[in-house]
Amino acid sequence: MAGRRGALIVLEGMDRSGKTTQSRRLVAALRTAGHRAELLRFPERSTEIGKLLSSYLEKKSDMEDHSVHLLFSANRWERVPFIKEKLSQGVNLVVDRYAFSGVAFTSAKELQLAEAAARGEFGLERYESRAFQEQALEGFQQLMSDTSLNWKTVDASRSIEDVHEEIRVLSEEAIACAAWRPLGELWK
Ligand code: NYM
Ligand code: MG
Repeated sequence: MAGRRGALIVLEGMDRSGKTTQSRRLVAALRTAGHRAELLRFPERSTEIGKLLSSYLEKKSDMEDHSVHLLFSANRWERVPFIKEKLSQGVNLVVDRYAFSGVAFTSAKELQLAEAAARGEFGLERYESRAFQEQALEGFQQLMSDTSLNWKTVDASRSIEDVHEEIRVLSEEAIACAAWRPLGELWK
């Protein structure tokens, strides 16, 4: 169909829930089905801002909390012109985390129990502790109460194949519906 825009398909969830695996498989499956599809991830660690974020996450550098939040945001905004261009060309975008992670992880940080901070969690990236992830999950649940965004919840505890199949079917539906909603509504 001429002029039909692409769908913006965002996978959000806790660390290690399988988003990276699933987003790769989804792009491959959509292409096999004849759709144009591309993969994006946030943070995108390869840009100048992304390198700062990567070093921060790996605990190789420290940064003030508000500053790091704004860098995560800037790391997404620097890709927005590209995202808009692709969607308007009819390319479906599968995005491994977006601004919802920005809200959920920063607010988890603000609410984090002192106990979790004291535990240290050696060798892991920042935020990769049980208490922190539980706080972030609460943040995601609050964000999902915004019904204008068409959230679908997928149980990630099943096999890669079962999770993939559910996400693939949901994505086909999203692609079929994308044309109904003008692109301009996505970034206000
Ligand atoms: N994260 C990700 C944030 O704290 N804020 C953000 O805006 C975004 C997009 O970075 N623990 C956190 C969530 C993850 C980490 O991990 C990125 P990964 O494995 O690259 O998705
Ligand atoms: Mg991770």
